[in-house]
Amino acid sequence: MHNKAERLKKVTAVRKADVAPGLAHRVPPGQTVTERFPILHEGDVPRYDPGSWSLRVFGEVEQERAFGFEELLALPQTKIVCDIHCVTRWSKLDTEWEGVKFTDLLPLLGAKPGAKHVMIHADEDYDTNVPLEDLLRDDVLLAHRFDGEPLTDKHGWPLRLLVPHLYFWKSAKWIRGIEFMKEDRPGFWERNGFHNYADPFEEQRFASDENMMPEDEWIKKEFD
Ligand SMILES: Nc1nc2c(c(=O)[nH]1)N[C@H]1C(S)=C(S)[C@@H](COP(=O)(O)O)O[C@H]1N2
Ligand SMILES: [Mo]
Repeated sequence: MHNKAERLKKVTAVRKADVAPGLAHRVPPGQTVTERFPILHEGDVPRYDPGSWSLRVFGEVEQERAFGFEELLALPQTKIVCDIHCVTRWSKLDTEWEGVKFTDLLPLLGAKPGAKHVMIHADEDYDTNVPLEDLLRDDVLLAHRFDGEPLTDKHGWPLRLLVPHLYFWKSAKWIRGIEFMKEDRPGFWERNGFHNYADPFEEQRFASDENMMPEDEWIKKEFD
């Protein structure tokens, strides 16, 4: 008995076929479940002075504006538990986040009626596009806490987007800007061969079916 518990604790990644039957429907095709938290990004981890960090809102809005971190903390805060799915084939179930729900922020942003798409701008030189409609879901957050603690630098402190129903590259870390757009425009990975929408349950990994994702590339990366 104890041995089995110990063994299970050591397991860091299980294939969908080995996931408990009650959970299997939550694991998209081609994914492996991990209990650890991989760290993936392009470039260096940015460091901020929270006093001077700001989130700029621009594009199809009545008036451009910027939010300081304290202003965001003064808004209603929401906790969610969700599953996350990275295109490099890891999924992590029941992750706990806290932050400002996008729909709680939206009324303050003055988006024009013609705004249908959003470009999320992030450091360092990262951006990703999401249809506005997708940001209106109940579990889309601008998150600043994970698992009951402030986000760590490597996971996006002070603020990251969280869009659980799309591959995790849409959940930009270190966000600095929200740009409303009339027309869609591809972001960083979307310009580089990845799918424009990125639904993990449809395996929308790539813009073209000719691309391939190696099975276990993510295991070689850094973890918490
Ligand atoms: N600013 C920024 N955000 C980013 C990325 C990045 O390179 N830069 N990578 C994305 C990708 S591909 C993934 S899988 C997740 C990883 O988040 P994590 O390191 O917290 O697991 O961040 C996403 N957000
Ligand atoms: Mo990713």
